Order: sequence, then C-alpha cells, then structure tokens
Amino acid sequence: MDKKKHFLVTAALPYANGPVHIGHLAGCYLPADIFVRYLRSCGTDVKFICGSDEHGVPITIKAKKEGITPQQVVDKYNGIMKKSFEDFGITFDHYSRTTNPIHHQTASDFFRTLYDKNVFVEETTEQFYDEEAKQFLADRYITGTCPKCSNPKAYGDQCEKCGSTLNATDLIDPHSALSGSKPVLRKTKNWFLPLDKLQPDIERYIAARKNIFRPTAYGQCRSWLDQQLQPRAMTRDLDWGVKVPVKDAEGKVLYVWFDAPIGYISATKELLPNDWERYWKKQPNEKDNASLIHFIGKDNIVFHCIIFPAMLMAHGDFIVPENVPANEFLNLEGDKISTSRNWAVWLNEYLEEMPDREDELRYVLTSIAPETKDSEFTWKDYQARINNELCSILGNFVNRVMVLTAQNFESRVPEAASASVNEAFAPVAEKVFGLRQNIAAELDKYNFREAMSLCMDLARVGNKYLQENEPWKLVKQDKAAAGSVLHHGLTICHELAVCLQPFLPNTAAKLFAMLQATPENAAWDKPSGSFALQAGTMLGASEILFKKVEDADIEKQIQKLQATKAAMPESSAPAADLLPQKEATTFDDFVKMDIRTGTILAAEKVSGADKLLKLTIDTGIDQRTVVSGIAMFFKPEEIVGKRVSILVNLLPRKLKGIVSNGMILMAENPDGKLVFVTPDEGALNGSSIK
Ligand code: B3M
Ligand code: ZN
Repeated sequence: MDKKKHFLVTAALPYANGPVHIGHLAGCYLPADIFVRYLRSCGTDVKFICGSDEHGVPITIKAKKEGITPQQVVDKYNGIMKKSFEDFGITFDHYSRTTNPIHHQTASDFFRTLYDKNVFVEETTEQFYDEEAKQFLADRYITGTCPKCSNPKAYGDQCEKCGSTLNATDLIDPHSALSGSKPVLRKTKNWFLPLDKLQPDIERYIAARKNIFRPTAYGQCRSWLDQQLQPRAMTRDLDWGVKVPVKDAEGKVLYVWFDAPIGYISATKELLPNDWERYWKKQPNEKDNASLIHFIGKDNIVFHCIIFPAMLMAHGDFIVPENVPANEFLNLEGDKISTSRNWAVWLNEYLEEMPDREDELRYVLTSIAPETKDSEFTWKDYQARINNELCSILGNFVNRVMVLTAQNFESRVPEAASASVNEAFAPVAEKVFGLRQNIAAELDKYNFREAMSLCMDLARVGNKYLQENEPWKLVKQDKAAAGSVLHHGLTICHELAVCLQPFLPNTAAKLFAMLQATPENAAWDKPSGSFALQAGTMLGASEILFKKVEDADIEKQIQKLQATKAAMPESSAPAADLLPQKEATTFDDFVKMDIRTGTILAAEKVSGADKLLKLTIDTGIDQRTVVSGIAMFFKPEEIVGKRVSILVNLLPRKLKGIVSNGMILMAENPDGKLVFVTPDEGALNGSSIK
C-alpha cells in the first residue's frame, strides 16, 4: 500500500432508525477506525468520513411504527448514534447527515449532471401500488418470495437470506408492508441508470480488483455481471428524500441508494469546503489521485462495488473506489442480530453497563471479526478472551516489567549495560521488530483479525523473555544484568504501545504515559533497533491495564438477553420479517379444506430429488403416500412415528414419478428450518382440524 498517497476512508452511513449495536461495529466501524488510526500513526494524510443515512423506506417505516414523523425519527437516532460512536472512540473526522442542505444540493447536482449528459433512460413502467395506503410501494414497502432462493420474507430491493439485489416486480406473491394487501400495478415514470450499457466499464473495473476485493465481494460482483446487469431505477415515487431535480418529477425523490453514497461526498465538502476535491476528483496527474476506501457490511456490496462506481464513472469527474473491505455478519449467542427483535448488544447500553471497557470490546470484536465468514459473539467468549488473553498475557507482562522496575530501579528506565544480556536479546529484538512489520503488512491487507493476533504474539514474546531471564532472581546476583533485562522488557512494552495504537487506543495511551514516551508519527516505519527509551527516564505511574471480567458481570448480560428472548412474542420474528396477513377469506372456503391429524408410518428418500421424502401416513381414514419437500431438514428414520397435520383432500400430484395424496402442514422456525405442526396429545388419527 502506498502510504504516501492521501486517503479518503468511509464507513457505511447507518440508517438513522435505531441505536448502534455490536454487529454494526464489527461490520465496518471498528475495522475502518483501526485502519484510519493506523494510517494516522504512519503520518499518512487521511480523512475518515461517515454520517447518518436519513432517507429511504427504513426511516419512513420506523416513523410509522413509532407514530412520529420521519424528521423526528432521524433527529432522535442521529443523536444517539453519533454520541455512542464518539463515546466508543470511533474517530471520524466528520459525521454528517443526509438531510443536511449541502447533501440535498450535492445529490441533486449529481443527478442533474447525469441527466444533462443523457445518462439516464426515462421510462414509464408498471410499479406496485397500494390502493389502501394510496401510494407506490418501493423497496422495503413490499415483501414477497425471493425468486432466487424462495425466502418468503424478501424485500422489494433485496433478499437478506441469499443476498440478491432485487427489483420489487421480481418478487413472487408480493404484499404491501403498509397494509398487507395485494398491490396492483400502476404506471409511473422513473429514471433508470442503464447498468446494462455501462457493463463493459464495470467489467473492467471489477477485473482490475480481482486480487484486491475480498473473495465474497468479488464473487458477488462476478455473479451480478454474469447474469448481465439490468437498468435500475434511480428515482422513487415517495415523499421522503431528495427531490428529483428535473421537470415532471412531482412526488418523486432520488432512490436512497443513489443519494446515500453521494453522502460521502457531501460530508467531505462539509469538512473541507475548500479542499474536498483533492479527495474525490481525478487530478491532472493520475498519481495524485486519492485512495478511496469504503468499509461496509456484505449486504452493501453491490451498491458500493457496482452501482456507485457506475455512477461515478458516468459522471466523469470522480475517482472510483480503490478497495471496498466488506465484512460478513456477526451473530449473537446463536441468533442473528436484529434491531426489530431487540436481539443485540446495544453500544450505548454496553458503554453504561461495562464502563471503561471500550478497548476490551474492541479487542474481542477484532479477534472474532467476520472477515471471511460469519462469526459469533457470546458473553462467555468475551469473558474468556479478556481474562485469558488481555489480562493474563498482555496485562500481566506489562505489569511485571513495571513493578520490577519500580521495586528495583526506583521506577527509572535501567541502563542496558550488560553486554551478555544485550547479546542474548538480539534475536528477541529481531522477532519483536519482525512482528511489528508483520502487523503492518496485515493491516496493509485489511487483515485486522490476524494483525490483532500478532499483537498478542508480541506480548507472548515479552512474557517468554521474562520467564527465561527471571530478572526477579537475577537482581539478587547481578543487578546490572537484571537492569538490562528490564530495559529490554520496557522496550517490548514500548513496541506494544506502538503496535496497539490502532486497535486498543486507550491501552496504548496508558502505555505511552507509563513509559513517559510519546506516540511518534511514522513509528511504524522506524528501522529496527531504534528505541525511544532513554535510560534514567522516570517512568509514569503504573496502571493495571485490564480488570478481570467477573462471572457476575457476564451473568447479568446473559440474563438480559434471556429476558429479551422471553419477552419476544411467540411470533418472535420482527413484524417486517413475517408475511403480512393474507387477504380475507370466508368460513365456507376454509371448510372446503379437509385437514386431519395423522401419523407418519414410514419415510424414505426419493432417488434423484435432494429435497423430497416419500412418506406413508396413517390418516385415520386410510394409509396413503405423501411426497413432502422436507428432506433437507429431517432424516427419514427420525420422523417415523411423528404426529402430523395433513391436508387430505388436495388433488393428487405426481412428484418424481410418485403420486402424492395430500400435503403435510409445516411451519418455519427462526432459522428457516421447517418444523411439524403436531396435534396435541389425545387427538386420534383422522380427527378433523376445524
Ligand atoms: N444505510 C444501509 C445500511 O445501513 C445503508 C448504507 C448506506 S452507505 C452509503 O446497511
Ligand atoms: Zn433470496
């Protein structure tokens, strides 16, 4: 990585519709902050930009739910989010808002430039319309079955299960999230970004990033390109957002995914009214272009890796993102983190309930960072990592060196006077400086998890050095030699302070204060062997770096989550994730369906069909064959004897050559696994369900 260049680093603009949780932090804010702190400590010119995404359906849905206006929603959550980022030590140079006038102007101008360049295709198409709510249904206002993976809870713009980006009209069995009703199609005009025509440019852009993007990001882009890009509407029939700045566009706003990434530009303008172009625009000499880096979560990949670059290229004046480090998802105690189900560790609550433990959370979240696959946060693991790693390895090493120096050398950095000790330290020093370089190399490659673990290796080297030299014994025989050992021990502490700066900034600051050293710019690039510690320097007060996490602290948190689970209504899934109620039906229609209780007598796999099981069911009236699509969830031998509910008068259907007489009723658990709808004990086979 060319650290002499100037960088613009962004972290995804969070929707201002809920507080920040640990999933957000692990997804992009923490790695972005580590990266930026690293660049700053190398003396690199970097600006770190973020802000609230205050438009789009996620905001208006929240407003409806809370019974307040969209403006009130964003005012409330922007304040909460901004404060917890600050309190946690995410060091944005600027945290903006997409409702700011400067953003409306910037997004509007950007759209107008593309419009004037005839980039957009203006087209009247049929879009879903809710006749009850009297409005068009864009994006999350519509739910239905994903055409790619059959997830019944896909949104009009995206399926969260398979990650596909969708158009509302792709959905099977669409429903309005506003009224639950079946929408109708109505004609409306919109402006489309012709991604199909821009495909060759994007192909070139993505090809050049084959070895830069992480495999998930590259793979998602490839699969989009392989399916051929389609034009995508950049405007919406809604009243909350940036007004479309052309004529005949009343009642229309910019698509939130058009305006939000432009928010990065507006925020930079706000921060640097006179200098922002240096970070965004192509410079006369290409080598003077900034490096643009977007940290995001994997659900935002296509918008940052395809649509935004396409917009920037179509505009013409702007550079394109150099890298888009995208993380996977963090789960919590075995379940998906979810704002609407309140299944999260909220940052504002953590900061209150676990005071002065910011670095501990940074450590844990970086150690389990979901860089290449989803990962999981549990409180027990949090406790174990702090107690067994931060306290026992890092904290213990530093404490031993400090205490021994205080006891034996009046807290002054001892001379490295013993030639033999110094000689023996040479290979250790080599290891230490090698680690520093390796940490930097991993950071250059955005491998934060590995870099964090190398920092702990550095502390391990320190512990081993102490263990092998036993200065507490040596001091009784040869004080100068013990002093030399402690001098080198302090040097390793200093190395730790340098390397930990981006990861555990509070700890690094404490270490620098204890060593009476200052964090120097370019400390990372210093040649090996150049120590900042002067013999005779009076050390600062020694501090315990990490306190053990007690069982009681963790129990409280676990109980809190258990209470959340208990309070979840049986319909535990968020309202927005459940299928809305279907259209009204009559009792007469219902009784036409003959549903009975039965028992599975036999089950076997259907050859040539992964999903199907052939079941023999005792329905009370007969024994019959039913073919059921449940083979992904059950082994045949597990379900023999299972009580079930069965629709017996469904017309026979032939599946893989077998005639199926009826249908077993199934429900879905929160993991998407199908479960049987089993009658209560006592119901005989053949008893009608009514
Ligand atoms: N607000 C999506 C999200 O919060 C969106 C990111 C915008 S980044 C320009 O996941
Ligand atoms: Zn899907």
